Amino acid sequence: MIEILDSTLREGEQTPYVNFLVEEKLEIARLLDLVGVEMIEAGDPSVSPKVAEAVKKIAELGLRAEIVAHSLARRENIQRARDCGAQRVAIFYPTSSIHLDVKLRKTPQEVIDIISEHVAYARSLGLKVRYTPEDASRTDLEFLIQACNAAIQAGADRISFADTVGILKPDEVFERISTLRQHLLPCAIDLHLHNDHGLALANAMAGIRAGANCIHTTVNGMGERCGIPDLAEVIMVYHNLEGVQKYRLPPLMALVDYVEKVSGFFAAPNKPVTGQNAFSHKSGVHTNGVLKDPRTYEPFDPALLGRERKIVIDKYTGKSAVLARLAEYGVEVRPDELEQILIEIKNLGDHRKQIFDADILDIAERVTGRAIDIIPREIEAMIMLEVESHVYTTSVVRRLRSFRNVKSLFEISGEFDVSAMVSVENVMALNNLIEEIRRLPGVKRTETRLILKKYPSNGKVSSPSGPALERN
Ligand code: HCA
Ligand code: CU
Repeated sequence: MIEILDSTLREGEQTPYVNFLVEEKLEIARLLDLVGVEMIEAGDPSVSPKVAEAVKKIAELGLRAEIVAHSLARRENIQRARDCGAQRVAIFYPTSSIHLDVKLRKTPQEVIDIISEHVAYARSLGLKVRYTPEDASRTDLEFLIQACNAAIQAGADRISFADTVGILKPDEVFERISTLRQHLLPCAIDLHLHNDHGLALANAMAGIRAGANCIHTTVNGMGERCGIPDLAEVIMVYHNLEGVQKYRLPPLMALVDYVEKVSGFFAAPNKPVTGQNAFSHKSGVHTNGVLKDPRTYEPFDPALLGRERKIVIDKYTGKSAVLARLAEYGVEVRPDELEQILIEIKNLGDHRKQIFDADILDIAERVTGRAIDIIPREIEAMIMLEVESHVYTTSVVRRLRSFRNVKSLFEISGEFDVSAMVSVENVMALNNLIEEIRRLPGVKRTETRLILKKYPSNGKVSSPSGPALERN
């Protein structure tokens, strides 16, 4: 069995240019609690007054998750953690020689004394204590054991093994955690593993197999540099591959969407589990298989996450995908017509980055000679925004970039400040999107124009963000 500590609000906020408002942190904490993570690392109250306020308000929410405050080994900082009402303080102090010799200039004995003193102090304030040997992965193993046992003796019941610079491999994590398990006094072991070599999740799994208890995560794997394991990936790996089904999957996407929106930090489309493309199929061979039985090319049912599979239609498409897409619109075609429609789709696809349903319906209409009076589900629109005069336009743009439906953005001159090209499934989705954009801090008003028809500017291939309807 595993436990999860999510640190989106602490490690995640250490992502360059990511800063949450207090209200946003409360909402993230609520969503994390719905998912069911065991611990929420809510922040280091000594970073700033607002971070302290957020930790305090999260502690007051009365969530099921244990609320953890992060802290340097300093008495006044630990006191602040207590004053915020956190149930646990996570005290970090490095143990590797590079940190001790270069950064702190401390002898091993001084380190042991500092750790013991501050853990004991936190305990005396009534806090549960986790001790993190920062840079544990580059620490002499014997000294690491000594430092951790000093912390446990002083009252810590958790040790967080930190691969602070992400340099370990799974077999090394396995060995280290096995050794710690043998030599540490009774305690829970957390794994805080940075992803600098893309091994964080594999390392976490190895650590758990070796006897560690808890994995630290963030939404979208945010954090310093390349971050730490992604919450949704950890949950799905354990759910699908290790039979651990104690976390609630449905709120995960809402959490990811919300964090993307308020952080302006959005995942690559090919990110596992929550990425835009995770359940999209493109080549004729793949889509043909998926349409017969999705298990042919899907590792698990997207419905587990409340997601839908998507068939992408372009030059790689095969007949079955086109037939299925037309059928969705209630359009029936004969085999010879289908043949011709496919040829035309491939021709168009050779000159375009993206093909819309409008194009497919257009081609079908032309090839069959029958009028198809259907509005495609995807519609394109241009939303123009006026930004409040005291607000940086770029801050609004940054937030807009996190909306999945926003395809391109322009800062413009004149009456409006920003123009956003959006592509949505239907008018209702467009209305919702406009509402959301209007609610963004700093947005004064919006005006929306539906795109009726698009032309390439010079007959050349259109840009990825502005695929054109090449009619006539
Ligand atoms: C840091 C500290 C830390 C602490 C991890 C933990 C790390 O260097 O910013 O307390 O579990 O990576 O060592 O995030
Ligand atoms: Cu870290």
